[in-house]
Amino acid sequence: MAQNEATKSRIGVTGLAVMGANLARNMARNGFTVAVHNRTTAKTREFIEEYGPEGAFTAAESVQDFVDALESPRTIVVMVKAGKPVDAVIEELTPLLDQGDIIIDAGNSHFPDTVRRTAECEANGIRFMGVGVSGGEEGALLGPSIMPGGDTEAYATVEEIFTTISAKVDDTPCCVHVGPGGAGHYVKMVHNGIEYADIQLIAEAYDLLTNVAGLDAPAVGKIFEEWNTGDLDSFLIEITGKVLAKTDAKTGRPLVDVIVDKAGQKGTGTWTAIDALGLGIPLTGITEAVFARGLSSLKEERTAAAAVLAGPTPSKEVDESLVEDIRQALYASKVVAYAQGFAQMRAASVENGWDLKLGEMATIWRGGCIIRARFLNRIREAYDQHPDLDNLLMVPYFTQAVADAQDAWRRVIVKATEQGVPIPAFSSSLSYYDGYRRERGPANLIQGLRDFFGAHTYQRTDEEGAFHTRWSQDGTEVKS
Ligand code: NBP
Repeated sequence: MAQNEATKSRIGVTGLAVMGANLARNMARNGFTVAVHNRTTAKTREFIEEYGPEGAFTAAESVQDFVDALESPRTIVVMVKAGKPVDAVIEELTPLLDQGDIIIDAGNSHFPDTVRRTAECEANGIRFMGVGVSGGEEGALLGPSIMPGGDTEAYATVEEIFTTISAKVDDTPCCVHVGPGGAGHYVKMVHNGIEYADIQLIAEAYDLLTNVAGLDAPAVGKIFEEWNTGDLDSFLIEITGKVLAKTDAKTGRPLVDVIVDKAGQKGTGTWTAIDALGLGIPLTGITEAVFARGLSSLKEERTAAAAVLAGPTPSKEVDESLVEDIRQALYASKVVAYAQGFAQMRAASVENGWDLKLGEMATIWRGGCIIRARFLNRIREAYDQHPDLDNLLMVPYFTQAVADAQDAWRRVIVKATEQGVPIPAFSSSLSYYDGYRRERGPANLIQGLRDFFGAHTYQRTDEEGAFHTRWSQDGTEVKS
């Protein structure tokens, strides 16, 4: 169907599953004209039947009609399953597009794929953007947090649409151009990694409150509800209260007590951890969260091991005096997890020349996304005051917060360890903290061992240079 320019749509969305459909509706509800398309045409028809009256949509059944329905330069949001489908869509669109048209991948793509696609599209004269979108289906409809990466001029053409449809906090849109190339999807990846750490820390607090402090799920739910009024105020703490308060209609028991203790994952936490390993950045909170999900999924092995492996059985004696300690341990561990995630983004920014503004990342995560939290205001302030900050723990507000919490944090870890309750994220966060605040650690011995078995050399505290001891010969030291 040919269209004249006046009736063409400002933007197109292809991929009308839950995320694409809701993003398209959000744009149309905000007054933008939107062309919609989906590989399976029945879904496009269903979309128009259900949501057509919400705004100015043009439905396209073929890719050619879709492309023809768009104003020039064409701006196309691709919201299909991450991985090969994104390449398939780009391949299909490319021969139909003109120089300067823009393809925006708004799904959860791995950032190296975004870097590759950017180069491939550029070679064909097409501008490509990799855009992180967080907030799930509700966020996509009502206002997500948006992390656009890619060409600055391309972003300028969609900035009005993205900032309009994004969540707002204190009238500030939760959307800012993150950086070139894969920067947007990188930041979204770290966001998801931090979400893993946040969720794991909440699960450990729940475990401690239940199995060590002896409280039942509704009581723990009330505690989370109360915690949500203080420093921990966040979407995840809020929904934890709601999930714990839910009664199962079938059994009359708390719903959490009848849910299987196995957690799935889609892989973004793993990507974040692997990337941190490559950068050499300690990322214990997120990585332990990924490992904990792996351990949770070994349900059959754990059931067999429970009958064989020795260890203390948690007391489950009601001890409400522990509750405040657990809150403080949770807060301090969360500070560490964010400090690590932000240190990782800083290192990646330097490595890739992205010039990420970390305060802006905290700003756009304050609303719309899963890790939205009051606490992010503090992170934003920290980077506003110290844009080149090495580590969030070094900002007076966080230095003090962790100093205030550390006695409680240590008590909780001792208690959990004595009672055999695993707290990988709580305890690895404390170990990171203790390691980071220590001027001299034990790596001197590691250097010595590496020199012994592999002649890897070592540095001395009292002289510049690399040294090797002839361990298996006369034991003398040589400077190399
Ligand atoms: P899905 O990830 O379930 O993908 C389904 C869509 O991909 C359908 O429109 C499907 O078309 C299309 N598609 C597939 Br599968 N293969 C295709 C191909 N070869 N060519 C063209 N289209 C193809 O949808 P979603 O849950 O809406 O998520 C979309 C993106 O947003 C993903 O990257 C996801 O990770 C990300 N994301 C999701 C959430 C969330 O809460 N769900 C949150 C944030 C980000 P069909 O109808 O013809 O099969």
